[in-house]
Amino acid sequence: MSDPRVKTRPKTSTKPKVQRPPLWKVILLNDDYTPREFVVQVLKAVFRMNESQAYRVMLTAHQKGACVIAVYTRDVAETKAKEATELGRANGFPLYFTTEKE
Ligand code: NFA
Repeated sequence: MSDPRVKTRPKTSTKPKVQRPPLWKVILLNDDYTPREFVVQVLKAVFRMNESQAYRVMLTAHQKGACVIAVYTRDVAETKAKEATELGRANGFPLYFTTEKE
C-alpha cells in the first residue's frame, strides 16, 4: 500500500467550480385598498413587465392573496421589493412586496 519506492505527486489541476448564486423570489401581496391600475403601473415600472403580464400578476395576487413576480439575486430582489413598496407608500397605498429565498 505505502511502498516507499512509489513517488506520489500533488494534484496539479483543480476542477473549476462555478457557483450559481441562490435566487430570491419577489412576491406581491394582495390588499383591499390599492387600486388595480396602480398595481399594474408599479409592476410595469419596477419589474419591466408589459401591460398583459402585469395585469395577470395583479389579478393572481388579487384572487389568491399573493403572486410570485420574478426571481433575482438577493440584492436585486430586495431592492426592487423595497422600491415597489415605497411607490405605494408614497401614494398612500398599503401595497406590499416581499422576498423569499427560492
Ligand atoms: N385587491 C386590490 C383591489 O381590489 C387590488 C390589488 C391587487 C392590490 C394585487 C394589491 C395586489 N383594489
